[in-house]
Amino acid sequence: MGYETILFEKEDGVLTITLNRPDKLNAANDTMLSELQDAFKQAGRDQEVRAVILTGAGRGFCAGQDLGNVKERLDTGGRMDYGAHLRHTYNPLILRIRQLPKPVIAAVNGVAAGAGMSLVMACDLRLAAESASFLQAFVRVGLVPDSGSTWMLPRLIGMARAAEMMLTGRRISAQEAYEWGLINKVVPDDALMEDARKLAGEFANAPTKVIGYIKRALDYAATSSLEEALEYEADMQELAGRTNDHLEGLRAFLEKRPPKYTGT
Ligand code: LHQ
Repeated sequence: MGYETILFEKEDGVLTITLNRPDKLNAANDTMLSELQDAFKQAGRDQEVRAVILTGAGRGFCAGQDLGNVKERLDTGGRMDYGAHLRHTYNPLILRIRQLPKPVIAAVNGVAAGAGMSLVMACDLRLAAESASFLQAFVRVGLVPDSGSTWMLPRLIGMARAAEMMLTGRRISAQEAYEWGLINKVVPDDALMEDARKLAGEFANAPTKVIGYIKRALDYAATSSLEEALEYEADMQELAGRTNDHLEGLRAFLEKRPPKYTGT
């Protein structure tokens, strides 16, 4: 895959996407944003991919929007239309990750700031290295949280803490993020990728189609009434009940053997 700003590696059903501008803490420029959209599109199309890991090269995960990029445009008099930029780049990317019918694991190797933190939250599960950290950097540069942060962060850590992070821009450690429920696990730095690959490997043998339905049901329930969620669960269960993997799960249980899921 001829990407400039990300690495794209597929092995044993697991696609690893690595943000790769380490000298800028993997800050996102236009090329990276369009390459990420493309990579997640490929992940959706490729039947062999049954789990995705998103991580960063070097000492950062992602420092958010490349501010050098923004400044260049200011210097040349071409003021950037932030609304249009978000609508064309980050917003579709965040939706693509949420709507990918496969599990996405963030392996947060270092600092995740601004829209970089939004990217982490768009993933389904989050592992972080001990030395990783998180900040809603937006306010520090006079901006509003974006790329889904206002929607995702209060749902993960509650309003009080979300407001604190957003209004102060304070950087929190991986341990604090874990205690607040922002991430699923903190691991020693040198064990991060091994842990992420192990988890992704388990997902590569899981009932992938059903995992896609679970993602849909969770996101639907986040903005619906109980009645609507019950209805949606019934719809998703109807679909899950028709998968090969459900049948295999039932057979394996009754035959007292481990299931062999194909993701179909
Ligand atoms: C960077 C960046 C960066 C460029 C570090 N850009 N170079 C959406 C739509 C439209 C408009 C705007 O925004 C958005 C969404 C957003 O994401 S807004 C928020 C943008 N991000 C930030 O404000 C974070 C800026 N970075 C930082 O505050 C710090 O770098 C953090 C706290 C992330 C890390 O601090 P340190 O560990 O002390 O590293 P550092 O500051 O020394 O950075 C290392 C290098 O990376 C440095 O370059 P240099 O050439 O001096 O070594 C930085 O300039 C560069 N870098 N973030 N976003």
